[in-house]
Amino acid sequence: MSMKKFPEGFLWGVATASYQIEGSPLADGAGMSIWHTFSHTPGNVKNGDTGDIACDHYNRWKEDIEIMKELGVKAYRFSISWPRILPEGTGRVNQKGIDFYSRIIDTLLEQGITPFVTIYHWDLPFELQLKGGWANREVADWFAEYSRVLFENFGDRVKHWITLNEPWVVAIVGHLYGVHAPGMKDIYVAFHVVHNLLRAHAKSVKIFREIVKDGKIGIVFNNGYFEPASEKEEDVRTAEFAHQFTNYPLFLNPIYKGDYPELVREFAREFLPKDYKKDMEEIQERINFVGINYYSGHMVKYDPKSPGGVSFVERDLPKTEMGWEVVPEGLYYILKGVKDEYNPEEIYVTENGAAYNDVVSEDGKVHDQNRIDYLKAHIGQAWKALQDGVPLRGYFVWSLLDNFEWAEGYSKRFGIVYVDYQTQKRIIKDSGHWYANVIKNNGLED
Ligand code: IFM
Repeated sequence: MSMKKFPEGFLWGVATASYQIEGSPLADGAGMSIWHTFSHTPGNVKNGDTGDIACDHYNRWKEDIEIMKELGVKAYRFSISWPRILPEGTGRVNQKGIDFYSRIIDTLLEQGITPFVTIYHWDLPFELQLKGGWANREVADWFAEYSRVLFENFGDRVKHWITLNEPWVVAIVGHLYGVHAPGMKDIYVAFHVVHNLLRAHAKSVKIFREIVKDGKIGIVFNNGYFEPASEKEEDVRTAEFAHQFTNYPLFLNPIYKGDYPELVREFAREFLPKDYKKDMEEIQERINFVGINYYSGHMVKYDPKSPGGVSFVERDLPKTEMGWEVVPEGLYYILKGVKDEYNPEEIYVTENGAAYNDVVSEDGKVHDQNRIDYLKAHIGQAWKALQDGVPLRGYFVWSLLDNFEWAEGYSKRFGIVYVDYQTQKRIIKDSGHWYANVIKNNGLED
């Protein structure tokens, strides 16, 4: 039997995010986040679900780390809730919030699991939203202050940091589509938010360099693999626009090349801050790695009546429970593209995974062969990218646990561990056992 072997020291991980798993959002002096207020607003989240209980990880984190240990994972990517640390967003530090994450970090290290901390995975303090949130230019300083508190408290033990998770989703899904918190629909605000996210990211990196001398810092992007519906110039250009606007180029072009990508500049010139260029030097702060989240591919064609001229063409491909087309080779092209276009020092797949309609069988197990197939195909593409010289250092499954899938609530299960939301019982799915084997073998069996 042949093996797709990964390099020694390859970091096999699992990923989660604070609001999606923790529950107890207001415990121990935490302030409200925009996801607390958004999910408590009737009509925003499917079935009226909120993160009030979620996976009760706030109380069960020890058990969850034991599960990671059992799976043999080498790294755990999780996020810190800003309003647990700074209930008002700036100023007063909540020691109980620091203590909560400090215990998790210590326990991970005791178990030999490398912590990857995401500083912001969408739970902005509500107090800051009242001041305009990500649309206010001052947010870059607020984020820098919050980052400093984290580096000072955890930088001695955490050596891998991620400033932002999926800034495109923050800006566009939160401020243009209105589907995520804070639920706005304004294209001017959305592009001001894009720009402020980049400024905030860069300020955080700068402070990191002062405080955590021996650590690495990066940023994580959502990506879809866009293919044109035909070879017509207008369709090819539409696919390229969708790529530049939705994927890593929107942020990596400013970070590595000092301006937004060409087709974004053409489209969004009016929506961006008039004097945005004056910030570009500051935005080019050096990062250590790029994190790639990848789930799906899309076929697109030009349609002047669609927003941005982009119309999606549904294909007869297998789909996950999210309705997302399964296109494993897209992961290869995205990884290769990042390397060829920006040549970062290191790349991680920081999220990859699938939602399926899991059921607990009579034998008490969850037989999710569809998720195994999905993961296997995608890990195979990550391996292929490595063979082609992509500096891929690790791969994180989204997600360790079934959890709160934002506007979809608990209706979508992404975990390799099943969560019974009535009892909070965890069951390692077949995919979890399969992934444990991949980690043990440091590779895929063909
Ligand atoms: O659950 C999300 C995660 O928070 C960010 N990336 C995509 C996942 C699946 O939608």
